[in-house]
Amino acid sequence: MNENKHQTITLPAYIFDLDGVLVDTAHYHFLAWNRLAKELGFSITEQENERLKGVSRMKALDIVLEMGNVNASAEEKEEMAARKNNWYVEYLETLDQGHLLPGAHEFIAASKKMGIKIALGSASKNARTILKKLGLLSVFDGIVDGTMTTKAKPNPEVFLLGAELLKVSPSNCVVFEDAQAGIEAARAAGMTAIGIGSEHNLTGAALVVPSLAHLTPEELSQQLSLLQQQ
Ligand code: B16
Ligand code: MG
Repeated sequence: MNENKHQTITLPAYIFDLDGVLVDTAHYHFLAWNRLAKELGFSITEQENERLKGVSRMKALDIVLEMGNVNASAEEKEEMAARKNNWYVEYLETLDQGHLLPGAHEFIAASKKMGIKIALGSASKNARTILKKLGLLSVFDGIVDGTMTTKAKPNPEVFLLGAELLKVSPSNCVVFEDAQAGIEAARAAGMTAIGIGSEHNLTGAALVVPSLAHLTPEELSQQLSLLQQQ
């Protein structure tokens, strides 16, 4: 009898970041932060908005206030963050499947077809609202959002919780991330990090691709096993 007949292949589990990997919500964050900045007497550029990607809402607010040299008390900061979030949620009203990033839908569908478990690992407290708008709320085997974590990326908490929800070991997880803090969080969790974006912004990723349109789950497993052999 062929000894390999009953050999089981361990499939990886995938954990996807949301903003910048599956959907382009960064522009809405920019519009809302810039509206707050203008009310405070300054403005921010799309380039400066890059620094706000992947970090928690309160951390993003601290960066914005630093850009405008504005000091605020803890109470004032809570109010400003809420004001910004109300505008952001208003802008999300227009979000639909057309805002999915290239290849996201296809990559998720291919992963599910192969029986790969998938989770979301996002810093956003609005992640479920966004997934609902994109028609993706029910496709994930586990969802971790900003309401479930206390430590922001690069802390690995968000991804470790994702692995726990999927009931898989961290070493078996592959994380897709567009932010440096997220790549660091994945690595600190003992996971394989795949960068989505540009190589020079995503240090430490096992592989970087411009978007999920440049990869299939099969190609990814081939590339990762080649890297392991090196
Ligand atoms: P919210 P991700 C992150 O989403 C965004 O990239 C980041 O810009 C934002 O500050 C953070 O979510 C918090 O979002 O204000 O909606 O709670 O990339 O982790 O999916
Ligand atoms: Mg992101």
